[in-house]
Amino acid sequence: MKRIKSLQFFAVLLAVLAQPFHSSECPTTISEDLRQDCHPEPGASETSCITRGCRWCETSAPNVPFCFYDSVEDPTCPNNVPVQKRIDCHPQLGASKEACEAKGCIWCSTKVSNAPWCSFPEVGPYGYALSGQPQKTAKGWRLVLMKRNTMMSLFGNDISPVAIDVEFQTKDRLRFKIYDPNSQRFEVPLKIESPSTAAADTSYDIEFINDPSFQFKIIRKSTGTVLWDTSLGDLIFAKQYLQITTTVPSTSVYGFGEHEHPSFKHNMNFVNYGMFSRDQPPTTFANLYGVHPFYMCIESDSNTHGILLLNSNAQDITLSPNPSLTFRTIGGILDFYVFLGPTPENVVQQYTEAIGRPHFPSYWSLGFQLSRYGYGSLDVVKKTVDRMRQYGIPYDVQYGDIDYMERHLDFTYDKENYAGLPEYIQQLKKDGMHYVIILDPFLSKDEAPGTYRPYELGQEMGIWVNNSDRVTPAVGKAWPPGDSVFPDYTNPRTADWWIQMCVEFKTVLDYDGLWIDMNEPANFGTGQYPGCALNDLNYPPYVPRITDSSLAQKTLCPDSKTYLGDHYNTHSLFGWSQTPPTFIAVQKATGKRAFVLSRSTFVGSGKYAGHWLGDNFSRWKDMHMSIIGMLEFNLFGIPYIGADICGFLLDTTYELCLRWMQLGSFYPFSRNHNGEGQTEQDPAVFGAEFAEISRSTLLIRYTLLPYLYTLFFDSHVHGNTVVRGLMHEFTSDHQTHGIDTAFLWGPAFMIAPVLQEGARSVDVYFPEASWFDYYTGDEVPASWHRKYVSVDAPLDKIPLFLRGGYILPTQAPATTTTRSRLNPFGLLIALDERGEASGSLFWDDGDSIDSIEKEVYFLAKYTFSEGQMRTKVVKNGYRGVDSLIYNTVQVLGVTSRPNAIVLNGNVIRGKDLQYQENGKLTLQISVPLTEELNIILQ
Ligand code: MIG
Repeated sequence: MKRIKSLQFFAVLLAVLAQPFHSSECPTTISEDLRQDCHPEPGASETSCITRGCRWCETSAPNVPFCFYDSVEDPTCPNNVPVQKRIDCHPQLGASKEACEAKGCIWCSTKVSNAPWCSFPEVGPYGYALSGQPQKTAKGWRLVLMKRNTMMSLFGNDISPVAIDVEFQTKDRLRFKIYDPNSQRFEVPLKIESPSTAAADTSYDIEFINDPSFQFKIIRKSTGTVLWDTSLGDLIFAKQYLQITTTVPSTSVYGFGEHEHPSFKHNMNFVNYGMFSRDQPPTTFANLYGVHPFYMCIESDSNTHGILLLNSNAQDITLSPNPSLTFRTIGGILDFYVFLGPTPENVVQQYTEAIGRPHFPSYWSLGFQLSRYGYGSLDVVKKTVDRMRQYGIPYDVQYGDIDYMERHLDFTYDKENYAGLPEYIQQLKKDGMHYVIILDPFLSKDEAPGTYRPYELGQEMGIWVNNSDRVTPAVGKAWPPGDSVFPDYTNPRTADWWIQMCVEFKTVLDYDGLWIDMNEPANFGTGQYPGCALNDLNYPPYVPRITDSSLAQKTLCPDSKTYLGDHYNTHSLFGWSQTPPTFIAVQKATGKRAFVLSRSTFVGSGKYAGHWLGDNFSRWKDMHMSIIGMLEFNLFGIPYIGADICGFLLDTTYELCLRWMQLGSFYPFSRNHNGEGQTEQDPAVFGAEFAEISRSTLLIRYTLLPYLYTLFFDSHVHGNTVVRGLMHEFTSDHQTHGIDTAFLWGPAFMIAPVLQEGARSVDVYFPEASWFDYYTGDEVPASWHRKYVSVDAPLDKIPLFLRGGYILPTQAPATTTTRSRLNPFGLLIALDERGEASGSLFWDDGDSIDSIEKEVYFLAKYTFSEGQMRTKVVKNGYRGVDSLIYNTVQVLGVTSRPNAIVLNGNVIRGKDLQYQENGKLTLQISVPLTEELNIILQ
């Protein structure tokens, strides 16, 4: 009998394997009565079905799903769990039937790729049950859970009881914290403020179920949508293994980081991402420099929520097709925050309200920036700067990478190859430019006694990360000669030391900002000397799916000691804890708004720093990936973000670099940076044609900088994203959910770059709105709406579109922001189908520490309706605007030629008023910024 069954199984398997690979192929060997519905919720279509990895075959038979799981399970499996519901019971390497069954789990092969073969049985045996009744607390509920079956353990040392605190923190923010009530475990020291009593009126409900295992659901009150539901799997809370699974209400899931995700909207077919900060060039699926356990999900009716797991331990997340998410972490507690939105922008606003709003960047830092690793000498830097000037390429910031240092020692500069650097920095500043230097977090301990104060002072203060003995400093190998120690920035004394060093060094090199690199922290070996001891911290029973399954590779041993505890817990907080003291140091040293660029980031880093996407490759694919990374960091509250333009590793090519200059001209953080030994790639090195194209694209950026700066103001004050995906603005249009080849600045400006070699056109999707070609002012025909349309993109052009309904402030560009800031302003008014538009302009001196708090700024709001534009000066606190004027106003989408224009009571006619047949109206005016501009079209 058994034999026959397995023969049948093989026959079916063979039949399936003989099928062509394409999963949507019909007919299918799966008979209609065996179809398992893969799209039980409404809205199934061939596309939505195939994107979740299932098969679509229409049939006239009643009650048979068209969309079903494309798999035939081993029919000999007992108690087969449908593939889409499987939760991996053997997440570590080396799964086998024996190992699986030994854990009380079910072994069942499947040909669905990446689906677990070893899965938990039905809910229960591993879970907890409610003990007593939920207790009301000031902020919500407290529950105590007992493990149901103490014999069941995946990785040992399960904890029971565990407690859950539910806090109704605000109307739109719910927290639930699962912890050990009897022993303090590591908690991330991020302060998330909340009122001391429960919010009275909430947009969510929570439901507890104890049948017989404890489960809970979080529900959006207004729609009944279940945002969180743990009934698919058991909670596991052990000493070094914590796991929780939730269903998600749709597959439009975004976020988690830092990774190179192949798409902005996640693939949910059993995809796993590890999170543990690592010095790792972007590689798809690998854990990279920072950690952001935050995701956003668009529900099927377009309401959107976001969820944070505030945990810094090594962890991973599995996205499964049910759809569901499984969180696994090896330490700390399960501390979740739910943000109810309901729009994507609301989610990010609520998220950044909790974790800290993004810092407000200096105006100059929105200019174009140039860097490379290995100029090798000041002469090469000067030559580069000179050719940038020769071509008049807009350019605000020059960088010094580690080759400016003497032998890679922090707080020194190379007095041979970079002789004259201090003077040259002064020269750059006179020309209106800024200079940023890199600092690494490791300090050489092997300089001759009495010659290297940064180390000696640190040693005296006792501020290094220590070995497990808690007293001897951890010694590793990094860039500087000899061996290095690592400042423990979680220690307040380290912050004092660092601030002092940075402030003192400012008198040597007059930098404007600091770039902090290698702060994962990176070390060249696996753990410090002499390697990591064999213990549970260094070799925990479960290692999340991180590169090489190693917690020590390229960094320190997990059992190293920091002020806040084991490096095991604080590893991914290294860069995060370095950032606030660096921010304070730059403020102190420069007396200006701080510029900090950090490679490693964690939840809340955006309050103090921007980020670049690390050591990307000069490849076309990387250019596309940079858009995804940029969109994700906007979700993470770090909107000051960009990738190394033209690519860091590998040599770039003319066309790739040119297209990348065009795209990078619209990164919020726009920097061309190159790796050591790669051919030069600054935009002036490729000759006149390249330089001219780069120049003209950057001039567009500089023209629009007042708009970008105003977006950063909004982001700092209200928490909005700066760059966003089309789905933020057109959430109900499901076609926008997967778009990651185009993006928006704020709500109003679409950038649709060329991402393919040789392409001279781009397929652009136009959601339902009025759109205008940025270059011509031509309105996109309504027949293009909700469609992909091929748009011309010759080599000298990046397609750009303005969205009707918005007013963008502009300014005549120049080659530095220092100069452009003196130029006349303009307004770019793109009307919507009702002939309306609105917008605003924020302006201040561009680099004071607290112009917003002290109200030393200018803020104007513009509205256009019924043929009239009105201005309201909301704040007039910055006297620097007194000498500034508006000199142009452009209106797009004007349906007929006006007879005359009345500007603040005066009639304009003649050459100051130009009307084009495409509905573009251009006015040349001269009105002080402080005057409330009022324009009537007659
Ligand atoms: O091991 O400072 O990501 O931007 O140029 C390389 C040299 C160290 C890595 C950074 C890169 C920087 C480089 N750094």
